[in-house]
Amino acid sequence: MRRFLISLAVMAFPLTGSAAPIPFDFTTLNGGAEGILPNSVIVAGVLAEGFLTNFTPEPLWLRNGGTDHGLGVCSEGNSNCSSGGGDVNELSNSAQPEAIRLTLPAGGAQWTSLWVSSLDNGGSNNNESGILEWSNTPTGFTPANTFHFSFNTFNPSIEEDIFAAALAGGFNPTSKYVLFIADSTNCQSGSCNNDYLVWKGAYEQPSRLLVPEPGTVALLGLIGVWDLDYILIVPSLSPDKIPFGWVELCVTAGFLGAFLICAAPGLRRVALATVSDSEGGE
Ligand SMILES: [Ca+2]
Ligand SMILES: [Ca+2]
Ligand SMILES: [Ca+2]
Repeated sequence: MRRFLISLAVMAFPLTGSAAPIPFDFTTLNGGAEGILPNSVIVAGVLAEGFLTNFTPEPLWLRNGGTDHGLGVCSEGNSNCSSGGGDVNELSNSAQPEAIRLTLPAGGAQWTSLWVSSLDNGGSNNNESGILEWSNTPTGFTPANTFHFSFNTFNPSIEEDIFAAALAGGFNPTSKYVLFIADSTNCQSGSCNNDYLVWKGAYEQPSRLLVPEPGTVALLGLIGVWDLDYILIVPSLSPDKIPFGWVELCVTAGFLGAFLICAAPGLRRVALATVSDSEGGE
């Protein structure tokens, strides 16, 4: 019975893995140097892409100083973005409506934080505003899955993790795709000035249940049984000292070898039966 319980205990406690959040920070791109970037970049497995809101690809732009950190979109042309400041080279809507899409890596990951930057009062209504949308298809964003945020939301912080607020607003953290856009509902008399940056965040992969291979379970069971017999039998035969040296190890190795010689023919048949079974299935 005790042997059975030991084997059962080994099988009942499989090894488990913990999932620590994996951070990503777009200011690590290009050594943190400000300027134009390709249309798409990947940091720590997260894909970022620059677009107009109709998904026309546009170059990304990196800012990295003061309270301006992260990715903007440069649909305005390199020279305009170089000279125009944040109203132009950030994710903006003064010229054309721009967007940045982030994509989670495969494997069932989910978002745990999403930071924006440069969300300040230098815009429409002194209140730069943005929208987060989420979807599980690349372009399947709908008004139903939308969260609005603005400088006033986080006043006086212009760099903010919007994750908790978005979650309270219905955001689904398992959404594979999130889309940041500038909020055009905040425009005044046709003039839009809602520019901000997509800075950094984190995601976590699901905990993986690391179930030991059957061979590992069997080996641990054998070790447990060996320990049990050693503790039960050896003290009665040698009460004054614990005999554990080369002799005992060699005797154990000898019996293990004898066991393997006896077990090998049977194990071969198990292997053959497995192959035969897979070949016969459809
Ligand atoms: Ca822009
Ligand atoms: Ca701004
Ligand atoms: Ca602005």
